[in-house]
Amino acid sequence: MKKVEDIAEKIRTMEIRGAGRIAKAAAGAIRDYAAELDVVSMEEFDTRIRDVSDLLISTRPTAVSLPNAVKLASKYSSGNVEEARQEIIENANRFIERADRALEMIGKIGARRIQDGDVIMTHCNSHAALSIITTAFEDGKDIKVLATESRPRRQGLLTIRHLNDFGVPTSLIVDSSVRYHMKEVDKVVVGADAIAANGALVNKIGTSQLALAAHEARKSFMVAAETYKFSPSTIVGTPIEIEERAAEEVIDPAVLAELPHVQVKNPAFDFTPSEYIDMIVTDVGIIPPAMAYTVIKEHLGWELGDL
Ligand code: RI2
Repeated sequence: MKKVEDIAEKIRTMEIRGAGRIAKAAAGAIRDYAAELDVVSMEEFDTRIRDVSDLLISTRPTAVSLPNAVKLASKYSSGNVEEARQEIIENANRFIERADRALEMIGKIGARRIQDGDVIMTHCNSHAALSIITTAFEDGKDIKVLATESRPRRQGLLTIRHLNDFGVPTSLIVDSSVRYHMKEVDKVVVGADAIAANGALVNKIGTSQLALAAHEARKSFMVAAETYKFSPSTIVGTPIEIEERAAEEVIDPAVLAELPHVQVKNPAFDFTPSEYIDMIVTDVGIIPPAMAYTVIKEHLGWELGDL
């Protein structure tokens, strides 16, 4: 249990972050827990697996990749402890392999939509979006990137480091300058924490500003999202919860303590309506947002909706 608690804490504090990485870490944690679980009765096995699943899912509320990964990894049909354990190990490994392959496929498919000379704006730090950008660059396309700082956690600094390591010419910009810079941009490429059944995107706070500015300037807005980032429960009406993070991410608590009339609002994500999204690049191909429902039905299955 200690190892799962450590992983859960790392996800909560964002030492492990990024919707895809969170999902893989959770699947790996359940696999390792199941592998070492020392119980004789099936009832106890069921309870313990349910408890660790709930613990991992509770760490961050928005990225749907997390519950999807946990549910896919912790699935078993056998009533025998040894067989159920084996099923979990195989399911978790399958999920992790699927996630790695998905990133590669998204890179290959998305890179075809990037043209020589393109200036690409990206937001936060998305491994899926970066897979498209670096694949296009490695294919020999002459591209430049504008990367937002992404306050308050400044994940943009991870993005510029990653792009720098590949040698991609990159400019760091502040979040409030996205509309100012949009005239230089050809395409916006962002990742996803969740995609609802109606094709709406949930991603790092500020994403909808990029989408709005791109729409106004008639620039293409691409979302890079693995199929496991689509949300089955939105089909049955469960809204995606937007994580509200601590005030201390935004302001020094000592300063805030001196301001009794001030509070901090710090939502970590926002919604981008489907009409601002030109395409979603998934591991099973490029889709319009209106096809989100089909992706959920064909690639995730209803049982994940937990009705
Ligand atoms: P990949 C991140 O969330 C960002 O919002 C990013 O766009 C999204 O996850 C997807 O990331 P956070 O964990 O899975 O930084 O594409 O809050 O890496």
